[in-house]
Amino acid sequence: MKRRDFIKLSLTTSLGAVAPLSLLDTLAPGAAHASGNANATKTPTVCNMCFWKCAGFVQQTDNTLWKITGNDADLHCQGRLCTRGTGGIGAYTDPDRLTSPLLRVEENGRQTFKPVSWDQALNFIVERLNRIKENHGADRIAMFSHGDGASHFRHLLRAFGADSDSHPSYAQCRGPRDMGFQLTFGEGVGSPDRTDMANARCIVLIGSHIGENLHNGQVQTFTRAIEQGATIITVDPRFSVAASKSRYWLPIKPGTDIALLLAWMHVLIGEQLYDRDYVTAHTRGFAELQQYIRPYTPEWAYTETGIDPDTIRATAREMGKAAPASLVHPGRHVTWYGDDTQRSRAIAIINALLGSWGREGGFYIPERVGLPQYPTPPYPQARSSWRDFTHAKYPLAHHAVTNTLLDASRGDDAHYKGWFVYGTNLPTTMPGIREQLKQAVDQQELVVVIDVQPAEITGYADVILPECSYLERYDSLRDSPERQPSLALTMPAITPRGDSKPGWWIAKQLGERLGLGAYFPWNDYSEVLDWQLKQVGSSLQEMQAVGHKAFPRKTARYFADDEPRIFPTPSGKIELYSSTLKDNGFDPLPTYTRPTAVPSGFYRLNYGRVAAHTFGRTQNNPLLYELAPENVVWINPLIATEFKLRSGDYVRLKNPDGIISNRVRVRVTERVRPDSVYLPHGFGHTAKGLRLAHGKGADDAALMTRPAIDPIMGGTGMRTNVVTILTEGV
Ligand code: MGD
Ligand code: SF4
Repeated sequence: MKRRDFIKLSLTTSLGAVAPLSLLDTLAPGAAHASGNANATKTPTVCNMCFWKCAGFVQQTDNTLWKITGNDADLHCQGRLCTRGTGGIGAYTDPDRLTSPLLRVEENGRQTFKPVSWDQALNFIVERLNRIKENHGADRIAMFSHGDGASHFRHLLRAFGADSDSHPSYAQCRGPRDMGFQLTFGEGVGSPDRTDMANARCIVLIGSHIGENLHNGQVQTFTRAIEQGATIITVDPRFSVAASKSRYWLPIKPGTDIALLLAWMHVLIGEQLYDRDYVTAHTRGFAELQQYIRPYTPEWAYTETGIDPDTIRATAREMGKAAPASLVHPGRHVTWYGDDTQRSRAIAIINALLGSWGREGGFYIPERVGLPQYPTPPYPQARSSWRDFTHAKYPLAHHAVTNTLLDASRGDDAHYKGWFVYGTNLPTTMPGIREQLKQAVDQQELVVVIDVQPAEITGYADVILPECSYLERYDSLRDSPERQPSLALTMPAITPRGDSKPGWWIAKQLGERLGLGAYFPWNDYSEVLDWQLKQVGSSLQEMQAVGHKAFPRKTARYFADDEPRIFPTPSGKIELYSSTLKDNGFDPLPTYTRPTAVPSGFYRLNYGRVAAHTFGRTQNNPLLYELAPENVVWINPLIATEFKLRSGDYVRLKNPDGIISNRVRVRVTERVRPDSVYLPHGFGHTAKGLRLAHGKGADDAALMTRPAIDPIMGGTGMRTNVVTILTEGV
């Protein structure tokens, strides 16, 4: 019998659209532009509704949250918040929130969650952690996390002797992009992405659906580029919002982007459109690249991509004409087909040919304030770490690959014996692992989930700890690498609901009970913030008044043209040809692999975001739910005719492994190709405690039972999955 039954949290235990075509419609003006309320008090915040981290103010009247507005001084938002940012008030008001610690207990032969006091919950965790330490070692605790709030628990576990934190934002999102750019330039793209779009004269988007994928400052700089007449080239099998703003839309056959990128290199080099001075001064491996791309003509690429050769040439010329103020956007969620590092390498190489890395209108050099860490004792050396498992399979990976820690948590000889899960809903975030997830948690002697709502992952926990929302807590200062260094403050605007607590408080309580009080030598986290701010000439008092503070740059924003540069690669040059890849048994130049054919009667499952929601975390927010309660599946009219479907009809989607989705509404549109369907991600929740979101729309991740793994860094390629359409019994 399984040790742990999956528990669907019900209310009793948990208590205690379509994107608009105008890009800026989704951004609300900030305080300076909005109709004012003289009685409103303003408390600084950093929006936590996604990870772009816009600075803003929470406005209140009569101790009631009124609205959240952007901070005019902040470059992440320039005074405007997106729909989700203004909808942040729903994160506080959501009646389904977790408001009390919950402990798994057995009652009448059935497992359930029981509300307990913080003392009971924390003592239970401490007792299990000490038992794991004694029987196996302190290093046997793995952590899965998403978001800055995890830093308090990472600190706790490092102090305890465990060094195994992993984020789905690596292997399920940005990892291949960062790996591709690291291998080429010696540095990743970072967040916010270091693209200088406001000054670009040509922007190429490869499956980057800016506008539906809403990263505020990026939407604004993209819009500015359009207003200033930049040439926009969007490569997407779907007519996205960004495609509707573009001079060129290339409706590429899914999975063939590397072929297009190789053909673009062929034209850029063949027609001498590349930046010769930059390439000669800064790159290594040009001769090998020139030789390599010879066969990849636009005519060859046409047969793979379906993009006609004249369009391939015309778009390459547009890029070359605008260089170096010409960039191919690196994208963000890039785990698509399992060859994603190679695709990201191809994108990086084109940017090198255009001379856009480190140049105005291309990629700026980011800088951060670099706050010092609050002094605490050094961490003990962990006996094992994530590296032992990730590097055994993916020696080049810069971060832990979630799947490798999951695998090291399964089987009779499972290495990990305890889990901390912070802010990540693993069943909907790591496609294709639901069975492994059950096997892994069955091997754990302790599963702690720290969350704000009764999401699917909470059903796997032994203990659920309710964190209060970002509107109710101090958190680490925002200190992102960016165009202009700046800091931004998150502080409590209102008292936490119920018995929910800030992450720093939970970590400190656990630390003290574990005898690790020396790592938490302060009473309140505000003392840490004040100390850090004073090291850089500010103070908590100042930040409480302004919320955001910019600092002068210490280095130039762009490369000086006549200055020799050493890039942080093994050769000190931009590596068009990668010896690191070669030495590790991978292709040193990007190789194109034809995607596997879609079986007859099936369609490629394409997915993306809707402007009103972030991943799977906001569907139960009452304000955002009102805007987009469910997703719709986009189907081409040719297919709709075949299935006798009209917009608004319901269908179910079924994958080759027999997984059938919830019923989902159809949108018949020529904006999607006939070989694929498109389903926005994050819907179809199965957690009963999410009373609004439960059962609404279809879950794309559940249908992704056949992901392709990137052999270079372990990324989960999700677009290899296919579905068929069921019209009976819906
Ligand atoms: P979310 O699904 O947005 O993030 O996926 P995740 O890392 O799972 O939310 C995870 C959990 O965070 C939710 O349970 C929410 O309740 C909780 N949460 C919200 N706020 C807080 C808080 O303040 N404190 C705490 N403790 N918890 C909080 C994102 C990941 O998914 C990423 S980055 C990408 S890019 C991938 N995208 C993607 C996709 O597009 N399609 C598919 N099928 N899968 C994907 N997986 C990846
Ligand atoms: Fe918040 Fe929107 Fe900014 Fe994300 S882009 S941090 S959701 S305002």
